[in-house]
Formats: sequence, structure tokens, C-alpha cells
Amino acid sequence: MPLSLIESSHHIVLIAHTNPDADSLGAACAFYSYLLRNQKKITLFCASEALNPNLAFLPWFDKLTHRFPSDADCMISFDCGSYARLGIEKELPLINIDHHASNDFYGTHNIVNTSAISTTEVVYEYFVANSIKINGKIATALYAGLLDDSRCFSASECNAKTFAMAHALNELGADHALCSEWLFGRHSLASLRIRGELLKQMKLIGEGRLALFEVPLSLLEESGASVAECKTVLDEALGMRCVQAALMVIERTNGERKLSLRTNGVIDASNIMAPFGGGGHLKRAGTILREENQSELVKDLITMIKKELV
Ligand SMILES: [Mn+2]
Repeated sequence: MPLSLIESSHHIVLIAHTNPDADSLGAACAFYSYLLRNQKKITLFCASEALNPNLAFLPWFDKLTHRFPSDADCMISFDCGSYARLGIEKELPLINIDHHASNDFYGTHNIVNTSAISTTEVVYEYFVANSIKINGKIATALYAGLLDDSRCFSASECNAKTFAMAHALNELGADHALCSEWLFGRHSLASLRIRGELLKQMKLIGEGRLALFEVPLSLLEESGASVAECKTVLDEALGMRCVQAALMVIERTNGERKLSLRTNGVIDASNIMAPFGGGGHLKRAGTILREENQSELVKDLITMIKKELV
């Protein structure tokens, strides 16, 4: 059982996925708070060195390290749909806590609920089921993941459970104003400029059903915007009446291409990305292309999406 594995371990590493978001980091930070009470050695780990500064409000953010400890005997991953998202390879018992539809149960133990709106919802339910006390810090960390993955409660997946959790966390001391300001009210000038640029360059294909954004390396470098900042235009494009899917192709410095797909649920983003080595949710999925023939693969993907959208 996961709880007895946690109890018998001495040094637990909590893992947020590479390029972490508020859900992954919020879930890991909430667990960090909880485990601190248990007199254990804990490391809050993320393989990425560069972190989104808009996540610095999360409790324990300053404890994050990208160095994996040598004496660890247990790992817990948060919001990682696949083992590759951990960004490391270690032969240790692993508890996989997640909500991605594409999660392939890579853990020794798997606490996966694909109907949860965020990984922090999965953690919240785990805490409630095991009578683990939620303090203000934990509530804020869990709420941050809920707010971000529900896009400030605008996602169509929001349901009575979402609002019940939001209500409970607020009563337990979650700081809504803090989360809302840091996650949605701190845009950089670069992010506004690049949004304007990307919307101008957006291509509508397949009778306007698919919005395509291509982000060359030069645009990212000139603007100084982050990949996460670029991706906000996907949701804006999807807000158009005709658009059913939005795809972003981002060039990376190491010769790879990062693909992000959003859909309105008419087609399954996670299924579409699967043959290209990726995954995610029904409406949000992604992959990274490392092969030589990336342009061909992107063309294949677009053809596939167009076919599905008919
Ligand atoms: Mn998530």
C-alpha cells in the first residue's frame, strides 16, 4: 500500500515534471508540507533548472532542487503522464500520482484518477481519505493546481466536485487572491507582445476548424517569452466559433520540436498524440519530436487532425 511504503521509507523524493506547472508543483509542495510532519528526509525535486517565476508564490518553492539525492529510497511523482516526464531514471519504488488520461501506470503504486480536473484534486482526495490534516499552506498549494488546470474555473470539465473542493480549500485557508494574482495577473510584456505576434501569424486550415501556430526559435529569442506564455494563445484560438482544434509547433534550441494540441473535445487530443510518442488529456495533449524527419511528422499530424475533424 502507498501509505505503508511512505511510512517505511527514510528519504522520499517528491518529483514535479520537467517544465513544471502549478498543478505538478502545487501537488508536490502540498505533499512536502504533509511529510514534514512525519520526521522524514524529503527532497522536492524537478529535473528542470529554469522554473516559471510565476510559481514562486507556492509554499516551499525555495526548497526545489534539480540535484537528485544519492540516499533516496522512495519517489513520488506528481502530474507526470509518463515516466519520461520525470526527467530522470532511477531504480527506486515509485508512487505515481496523476490525472492524465494517457497515464500508463508506470509506478510501483499508482494513484491515478483520470476524471480529476487536476493532480491536486487526486492529492486532496488522498488526504481526505486518509484523514490527513490540511493546513493553510497545503490548501493554497492544492488550490493553485485546481485554479491553473481549470483555467480559473473556465474549463468545461468543472463540476460540482470542483467547486466543492474549491470551497473546502478556501475554508481551510487557501489564499485565492494570492493564487489568482500570481497565476493570472502577472503577465510579462514579452508574453503580451508574443501573443499579438502569434495571433497575427495564426493559420486557419481545414475550413477554419484547425488553428495552427508555428513558433520559430528566432521569435522566442527576440521576444524573451517562455513556451508556457506562447501556449496561452491556443486557448484563445479555441475560443473562436469555427475552431475545434489548435496546434502549436515550437522549435527548441536542441533541434527538437515541441507540439501542443488543444481541442474542444470533438477529437481526442491524447489519442492523436499517441502515435507521435506523446499523450495528455482529451482536450490537451503534447509531444516532443526528436527524429530527423520532423517536418514530415508535423505534416502527417496535421493531415490526421484534418481527417478527424471532418
Ligand atoms: Mn495537471
